[in-house]
Amino acid sequence: MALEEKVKNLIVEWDEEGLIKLCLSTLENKEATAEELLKIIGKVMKFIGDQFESEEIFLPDLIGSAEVVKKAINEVLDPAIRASGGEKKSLGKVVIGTVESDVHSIGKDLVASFLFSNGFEVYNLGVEVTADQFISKAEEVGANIIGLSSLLTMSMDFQKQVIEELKKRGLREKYKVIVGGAPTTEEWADQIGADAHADDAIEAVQKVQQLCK
Ligand code: B1M
Repeated sequence: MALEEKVKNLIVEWDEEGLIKLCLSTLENKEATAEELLKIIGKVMKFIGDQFESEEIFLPDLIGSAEVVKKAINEVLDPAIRASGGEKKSLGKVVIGTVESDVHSIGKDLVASFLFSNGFEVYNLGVEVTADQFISKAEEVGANIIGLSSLLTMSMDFQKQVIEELKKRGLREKYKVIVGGAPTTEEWADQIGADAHADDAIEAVQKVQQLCK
């Protein structure tokens, strides 16, 4: 069975232990890198998301799959990426999170892992992050970039709020802001005065690289 098929089956069956074991053995046998495994997981989660939208599966199925993926990323893939990074020089510091009122973490975590594996120092603040939390962390670590993820039409406005808060504090020019998440677009990014928008994790890395030049 192909690796993607195995990953998909384990996520669909909520086999947390199985997915962790598969990721570990795949890395150990050098069948794929942690980054390649993340790409596969991203594809599988898109498939599961589409199944939910077409009502082939229900909310508990979705939550179960999301939890399984979260654990494999946190316990195996992120540590593997960090371990392979060694002492490499940071290309820039990125503070990233999902905005206030929004609990969607998977896409944002993929973006964070991709940025890390491409040489950025990443501070992942989690979900339901307030404007003050984004800005305080950026100030604390001397970030170059603030990354705002939003998966809900209802939470998109909080992306705007972070930019407004940066302006209020006289810090807007200090940070580049990138926004992303399914309901967001280039037009939205322009409208709220963000510096960049990305459709997926790969584009996010390219845009952040450009912003850091
Ligand atoms: Co929710 N949910 N959800 N959900 N959920 C969506 C987003 C939705 C489109 C489903 C639907 O109804 N059709 C819909 C939003 C509609 C809208 O407003 N436009 C929705 C809803 C309504 C809700 C609730 C309100 C449901 C309810 O309770 N009635 C609720 C919200 C709770 C809250 O946030 N306050 C809710 C809850 C949940 C779960 C908890 C069950 C779970 C999240 C679990 C978790 O993340 N830990 C969940 C999930 C899994 C989804 C779907 C099915 C899948 C999201 C996902 O993980 N996709 C989603 C439907 C869908 O997308 N088909 C849906 C896979 C992931 C790899 O892709 O997140 O798009 P994505 O990330 C991509 C890009 O967007 C981009 O790169 C990523 C990787 O390529 N990207 C960035 C993301 N962030 C970026 C940041 C960047 C750059 C790029 O720069 C900073």
